[in-house]
Amino acid sequence: MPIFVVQEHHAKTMHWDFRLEVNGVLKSWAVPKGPSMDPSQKRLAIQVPDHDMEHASYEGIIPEGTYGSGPVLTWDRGEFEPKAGSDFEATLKKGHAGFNLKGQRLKGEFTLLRLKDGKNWLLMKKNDAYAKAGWETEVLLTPKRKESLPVKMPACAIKE
Ligand SMILES: [Mn+2]
Repeated sequence: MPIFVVQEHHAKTMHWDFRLEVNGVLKSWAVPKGPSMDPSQKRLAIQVPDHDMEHASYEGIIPEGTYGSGPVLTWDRGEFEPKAGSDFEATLKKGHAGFNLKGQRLKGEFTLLRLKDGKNWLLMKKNDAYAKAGWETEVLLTPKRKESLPVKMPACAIKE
């Protein structure tokens, strides 16, 4: 099964990077408020360039002077399952994709819906058995955790 990963990224503007493995690359979105398990929280997700698979396991502090400089840590990770019977890449191209996440924090059905401007999407939790009203997106970075992170370049270059 393909994987998904969510990376907490303390860049100039903090966000979470939401990434789905599709045909050997990581389709990626920057989510300013992070994903939510609360179906009433429709989270803006700005599509960014595809990343190499190696980036899924990157944790560290992107050096100053480099794009996205700041701490990156894994916020969640697991397998995901495209909605039954769907050609996932085709649904993404159409701008309306459903999938099931099997992570530690994110579980169950989600939808990514592209807005009319073509670049901005909404990441939404579906109302299923895993949905939790009032759920808050936890920030994992602590000063101690930050000290433990190595300063290093991301494993791979961004694919344009
Ligand atoms: Mn980022």
